[in-house]
Amino acid sequence: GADVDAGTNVVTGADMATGTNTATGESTTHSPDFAKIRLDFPVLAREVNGRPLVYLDSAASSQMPAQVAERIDHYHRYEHANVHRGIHTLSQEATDAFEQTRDRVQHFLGAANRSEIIFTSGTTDSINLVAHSYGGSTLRPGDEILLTQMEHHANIVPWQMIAERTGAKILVADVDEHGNLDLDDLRTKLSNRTKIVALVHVSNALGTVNPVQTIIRMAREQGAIVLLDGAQSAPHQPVNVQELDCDFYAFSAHKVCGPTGFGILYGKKELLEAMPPYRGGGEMISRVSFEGTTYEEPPFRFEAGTPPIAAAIGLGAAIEYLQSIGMEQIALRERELLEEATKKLAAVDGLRIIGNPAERSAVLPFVMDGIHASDIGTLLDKQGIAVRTGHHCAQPIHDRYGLDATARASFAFYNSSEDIDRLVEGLEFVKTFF
Ligand code: C6P
Repeated sequence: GADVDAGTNVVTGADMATGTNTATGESTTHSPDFAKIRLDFPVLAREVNGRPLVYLDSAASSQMPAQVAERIDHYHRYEHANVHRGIHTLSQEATDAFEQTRDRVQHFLGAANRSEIIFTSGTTDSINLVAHSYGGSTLRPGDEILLTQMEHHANIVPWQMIAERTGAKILVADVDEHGNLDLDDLRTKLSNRTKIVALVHVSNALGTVNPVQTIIRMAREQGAIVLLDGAQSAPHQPVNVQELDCDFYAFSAHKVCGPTGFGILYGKKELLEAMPPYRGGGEMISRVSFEGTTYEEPPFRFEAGTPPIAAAIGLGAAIEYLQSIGMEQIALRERELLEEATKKLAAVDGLRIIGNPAERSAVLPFVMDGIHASDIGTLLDKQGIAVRTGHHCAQPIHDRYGLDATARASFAFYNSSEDIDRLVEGLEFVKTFF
């Protein structure tokens, strides 16, 4: 039988390799044993279509280590109760575990206050919350929202909806042929009419790491607030929202080795306190009567209804897991993988990597002469190799390059050199069909 107390501590392969102190979450300086860490991910040991799985789609969703899956399972089996409501022990335990995730996320993002961490259903939900609550209550006709050409649809469509409702206007900063943001163009589009700058920290379609600190400074000079879409940065590099000085930062649990259906919105306290609720219901109120209702303070003002408790606890375990390896170490490992993959893919005849940005995260979009991206994806899958193909929910940047689709290999710290070799081998096999 399971030890009922055992579910609260996450011990990783990284702990064994590095002597990580799980109590503090700080990793030691020598390099973790990534071959051992890979063994934490049961799915990576399975076969797909008769071949060992090569998973190169972590930008869509990262895999989950056994430690996180077991933590979620333990909650379901032994700890389940509703949160923030019951006087009984089980409910209090569930509430403690649930709220511990808020502390972990605060630490993970370097936020000043735990009340600045709002639980949402994911990056998409977080951006909608800001667009509708902050945008809906502050934007006036003629105000401007500045986006970029490399945004994910999740950071375009909510702004289009709110612009239509408020009479605000959307401006779009250009991206150059290498996949870098055109900062001169961005500067000319920033003015004292700009109220919100919403941009991606790391592009899911190109891998570009944007110089967000510079952009935040530029936006501040015009009095605009800045939302960072962190869906692709939180999983791959250390993030400190106070150092960045962003106003909002959003990410998804399922891209940081956690479960689906859960995510985070960080928001500066003074902004959140002035924002109206986005959804109404239980949990978010102070007092309800038919004469009028008053609302809770943040974060609860924005968390109506019973939350996905298991998913929240799962994110807490995922963050503990990542911190036991160390985000710096993860970034270094992924940089090695990116360099190796870039070199090896560039040597494949007839293959073109899209973009060559100044700084790139471990995302490699590519096309091949005479072969449609979807055929690349299908034929790789036949060999047990998972990549994503299509427009990756970022159609405007594909339009910018005159492409309807790319194949995208995206890496995480649990990938290996063998995965890269299998990809190259797989692509050579794909070519034999054309
Ligand atoms: N990108 C990809 O394959 P959600 O779906 O809410 O968890 O995340 C949306 C999202 C927002 N911004 C960026 C930069 C993203 O990459 C994503 C999700 C996945 O690239 C699925 S489309």
